[in-house]
Amino acid sequence: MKTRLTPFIAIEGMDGSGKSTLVRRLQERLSLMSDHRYVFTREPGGTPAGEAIRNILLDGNLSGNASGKTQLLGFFYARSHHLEMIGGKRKAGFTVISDRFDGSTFAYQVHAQTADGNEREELDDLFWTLRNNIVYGENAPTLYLYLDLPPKTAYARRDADSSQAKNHYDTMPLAFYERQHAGYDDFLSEIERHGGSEVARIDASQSPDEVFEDAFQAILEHIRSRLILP
Ligand code: ATM
Repeated sequence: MKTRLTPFIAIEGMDGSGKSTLVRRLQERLSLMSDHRYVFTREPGGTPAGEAIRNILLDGNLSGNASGKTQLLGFFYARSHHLEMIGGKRKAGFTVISDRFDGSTFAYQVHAQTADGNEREELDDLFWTLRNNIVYGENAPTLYLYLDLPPKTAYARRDADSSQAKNHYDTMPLAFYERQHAGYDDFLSEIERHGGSEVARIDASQSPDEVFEDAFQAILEHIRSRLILP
């Protein structure tokens, strides 16, 4: 008998959307639940090779000047490794929750990094070609949980927050955030159109407690719809 794979949840959102706080709180809350097993992971990263690639991709001196295409390929290389780990964990019965996944590549590399329409079209083609080969069927998240925030708010929060380590994406202008937001919208609409993965949009302009409660409920609902929980 073919066993159904466990849930695979990707948490997506712009910098400043409260994603890091949400992931930390989910980790704390889910670790208290005895009925199920969870693995938290992140992108770029999640495997030793992925973490090494993360250091390269987020180091402005090493990657800041790389073309959008080169960066996009770097994220997919790390993702391909990551999916091998994720597949193993899901087969072993774990629910996997990833802090960022391929929606981030679409938002950052395809949309935010370039203001040039022709280059964006090329990157868009490359993105879907790679995605269709690497992230499809059982390799696709069962749920994308998106923390939605107006770009102006994300940008203002970023500037107000000096506690987070800065990388070269953290110094971008407001226009970068606006393109990123449009990228997430396009990506999630496409995912919804083609089915396969569920999408939950959370209003990230709420308080951290409200964001957490909405996200937690959406995740539990999703997990319950796929697993038989007591
Ligand atoms: P976190 O800080 O959320 O871990 O993300 C690291 C950075 O990686 C984030 N930028 N900032 N600031 C977004 C960037 N990133 C991409 O540009 N493309 C991707 O595909 C992924 C997964 C992350």
